[in-house]
Amino acid sequence: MFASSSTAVDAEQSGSKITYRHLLSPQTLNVYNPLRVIALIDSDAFYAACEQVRLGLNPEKPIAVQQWQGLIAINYPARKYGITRLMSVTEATKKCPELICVHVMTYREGSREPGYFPNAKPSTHKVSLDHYRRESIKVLRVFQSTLPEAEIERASIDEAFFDLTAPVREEILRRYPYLRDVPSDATDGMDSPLPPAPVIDWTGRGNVLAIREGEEAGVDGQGTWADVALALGAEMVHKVRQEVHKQLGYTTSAGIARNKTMAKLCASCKKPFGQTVLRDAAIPLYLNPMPFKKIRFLGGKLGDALASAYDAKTIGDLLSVSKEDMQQQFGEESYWVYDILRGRDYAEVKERTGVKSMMASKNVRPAIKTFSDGQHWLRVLSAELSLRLEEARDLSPAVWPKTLVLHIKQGFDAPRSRQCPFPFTNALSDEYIARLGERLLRELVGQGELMLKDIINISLGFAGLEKGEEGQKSIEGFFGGAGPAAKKRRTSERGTPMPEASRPPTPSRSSSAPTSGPTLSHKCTRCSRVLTAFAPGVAEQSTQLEALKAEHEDYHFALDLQAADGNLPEVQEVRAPVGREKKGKPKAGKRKELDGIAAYFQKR
Ligand code: DCP
Ligand code: CA
Repeated sequence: MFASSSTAVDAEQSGSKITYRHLLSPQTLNVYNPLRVIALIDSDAFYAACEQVRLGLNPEKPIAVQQWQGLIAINYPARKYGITRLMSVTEATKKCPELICVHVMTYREGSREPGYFPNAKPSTHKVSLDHYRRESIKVLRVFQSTLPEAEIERASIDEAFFDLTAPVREEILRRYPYLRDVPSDATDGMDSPLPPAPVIDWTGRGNVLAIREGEEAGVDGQGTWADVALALGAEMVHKVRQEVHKQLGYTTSAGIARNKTMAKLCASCKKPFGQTVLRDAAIPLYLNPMPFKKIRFLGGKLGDALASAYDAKTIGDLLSVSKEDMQQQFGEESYWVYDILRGRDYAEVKERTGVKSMMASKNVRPAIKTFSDGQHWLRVLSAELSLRLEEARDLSPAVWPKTLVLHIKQGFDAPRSRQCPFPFTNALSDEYIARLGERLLRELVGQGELMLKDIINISLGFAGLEKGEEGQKSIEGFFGGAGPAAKKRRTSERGTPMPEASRPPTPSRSSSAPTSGPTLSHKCTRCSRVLTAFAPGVAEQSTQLEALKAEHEDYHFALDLQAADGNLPEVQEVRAPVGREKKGKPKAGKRKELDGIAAYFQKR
């Protein structure tokens, strides 16, 4: 808790005067607010932790996850033996004979879901990250339910950014109600500075990075209202991390700071199971000695160019470079580099509505020589895509891909692709995807059984994942979900109940529906299903029944589409690879556009 006695502090410490407007005006809830609080939470040794929890192993035991013969995740007890990522299983077990190595799940043809198959080999199996994706979604749900007011952006399978500014603002006003009203004698009204901030007790809020060399961090508790905001944010982050550990068994680490880059950087200071707070005033001491290549986006070619242009290694080395000089060398857009070096970053935390594309890919060893080989791998890839689409629909039930795309690479030839529309079905299956994939493969390699050239890579993907037509959602919702995705949601296989708002509606049992009086209904001549309107009043029921009938017809239409071979959609040649299609107007010019800073980024 905060001590109630206020001490005079330097309200300018963070470089900006903090006013009533910053605290009270909705318009100031933006990236420039000095009371902004951003956090990054990262799971510790994530894949290894998933296996430890799944197998019920003691978390103190050394555990690693292997993919074929290499290690891809190592838990902290195993790291003590000097075991690192990409080490071979043989080398690692020499260092630590009791190391428990778990092979990642794999897909193999014939099994509808990936499994922990003994003897998984790259020649017959394909790695599956499905278990980790599912666990990642469970973690996300705990984040969302524990901190419903926060904006949450999933940054990777095991990391998420949080914008805690709004809930922290609420908490400040709850704990310090005297800030709710601008004092009548405040000369600048809303633009008057806040009164001095209270002394902060940082106990239990994590590792607080020092402002001065030799300072026992955070001990004096003096700070600004911005520091108070960080302290309250740290409390929220601590709570959500404890919740993840309690509910799912995963330990996480976190960074709490004014922006995404600083939060991400300091999140790794206290790993595992720790959190670090970086106050604005502590930024120079923390940042200046750091090699600037540690910063996201400054690690690659741009970092190399900065190092050679200024003979620099650390962030401190670059601080004497003026904005003008940097702009001259690296173009107009280098302002963000200038800002980042000073710990400033105005990137927003944006909740992602979902993936826009997904791709399952396999470098095939041995190469595909016949169409039947191709069918084998298409089924393996389709199983993965089908599961991933189900998961995407778990998060966002109406999402559906516009297009299915197949890429193949034959020998040294440039990769070739074909795509076709992906019609909506309520009975999504790997078979459904594989059949369309085979059509695309035929288009690419012709009718013969033998390939003219070996296929060394085959990739199948969905592009243009978007919220589908309302009907797609409502058809599924009306029947409680006929497809496997919906079934999984209902049976709560993930162990986490769905939030009420995203559950499919169940009209006939709706608690708001009147239970008395006659109801209009209709029996479908094709499937004998009885559709019943439940709205209050006959007129509303009639309108509702018409809507239900229309939805039901759509449902049969989708089934018909799926059943009829002849109705498979038309195949088109693809020019842009999946996931890279850009909407909106194309960029004018080509190479020339990549002047300045853009030239240092590889297009991915
Ligand atoms: N991963 C991978 N290959 C890489 C990097 C990561 O397969 N080159 C996988 C395995 C990791 C997971 O992604 O468990 C998350 O990556 P992190 O870099 O966050 O690493 P960890 O979570 O394993 O460890 P840490 O505790 O350092 O975050
Ligand atoms: Ca991690």
